[in-house]
Amino acid sequence: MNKNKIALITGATSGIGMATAKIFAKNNIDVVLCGRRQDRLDALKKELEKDVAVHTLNFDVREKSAVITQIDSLPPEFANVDILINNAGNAHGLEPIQEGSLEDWDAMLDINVKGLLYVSKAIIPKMTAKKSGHIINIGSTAGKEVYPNGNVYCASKHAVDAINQGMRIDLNPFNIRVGAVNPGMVETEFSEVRFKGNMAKADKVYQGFTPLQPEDIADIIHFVVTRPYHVNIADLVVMSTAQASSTIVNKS
Ligand code: NDP
Ligand code: 8X3
Repeated sequence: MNKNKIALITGATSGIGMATAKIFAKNNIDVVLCGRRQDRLDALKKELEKDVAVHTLNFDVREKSAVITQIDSLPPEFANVDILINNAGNAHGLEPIQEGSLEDWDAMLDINVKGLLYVSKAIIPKMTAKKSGHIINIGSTAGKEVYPNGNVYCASKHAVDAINQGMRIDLNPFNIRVGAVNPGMVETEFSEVRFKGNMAKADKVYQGFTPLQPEDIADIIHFVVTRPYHVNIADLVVMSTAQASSTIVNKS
C-alpha cells in the first residue's frame, strides 16, 4: 500500500490554510496543522482524522525557538514532511506610510517574512536529505504590485516573491519543487485582522462583487501539489473575475 504524503500547513486555523487542510485530507494527504488557536486546531483535527492522520502544532511563527523546537518534536510518523504550505500571515492596518504604526509594521514583517523563513529553515533539511519535497509559498497580488496604503504589507509580500525565487534557485540541486500561489482578494478573516476586528470595515471589502473563497485557492493548491513530479508550478496569480488589479474591482 502506498503511504500518504505528509503536508505541514501553517495558518491552518482559518481561511486558505484551513480550506487547504480540508481538501488535502479528502484526497489522502496526511496533515500537520499549525496555528496559535488550539481550540480550532483541535476541532479541525477531530474533523479530518476521520480521513487521514492528523497532528497539530501550536506556535507563533515569530518565535524562532518555538518554531524550531515544535517542528523538531514531530513524531516519527509525521516528521518526514513532503509538502510545506507557507501560508500563515496577515495584513495589519491600511494606512498611508506617514501614519502607519510601528507595531503593525513589525507584525507584518515578523510574521509574513521572518516567520515564513523560520518555518522553512526547520523543514528544508528534511527535504534536502531525501532530495525531494514541495514548498508552496502563499504570496499575494500585493507581492506583484503596490496599492495605496498597502506599503508594508505589499513589501512583505514582495519579499515572499523574492524568497520564493531564491528558494527555487538554491534548492534546485536538491530536486525540491518550490512555487508561489498569489491570490487576489479572498473572503477570509484577513480583513477582520487587517481592521482589528472592525467587522463593518472588513465586510465592506467583499461587498458588491463575487470575491474568491478560500476553497477556490485550496483547490488550486491541491492541483499544484498533484502535478507529476517533473512539473513545478513556479508562480501563479489568481484573482476573482471581478478583480483586474489590486485597485480595479468591478463592483457594478
Ligand atoms: P486568515 O486571517 O483567515 O488566516 C490567517 C492564518 O494565519 C490563521 O490561521 C492564523 O492562525 C495564522 N497566523 C497569523 N499570524 C500568525 C502567527 N503570528 N503565528 C502563527 N500563525 C499565524 O487569512 P487568509 O487565510 O486570507 O491568509 C492566509 C495567507 O493568504 C496569508 O499569508 C495572506 O497574506 C495570504 N493572502 C490572503 C489574501 C486574502 O485576500 N484573504 C489574498 C492574498 C494572500 P492563528 O491566528 O490561529 O495563529
Ligand atoms: C491580500 C489581498 O488586495 O488585500 O493579499 O492585498 S489584498
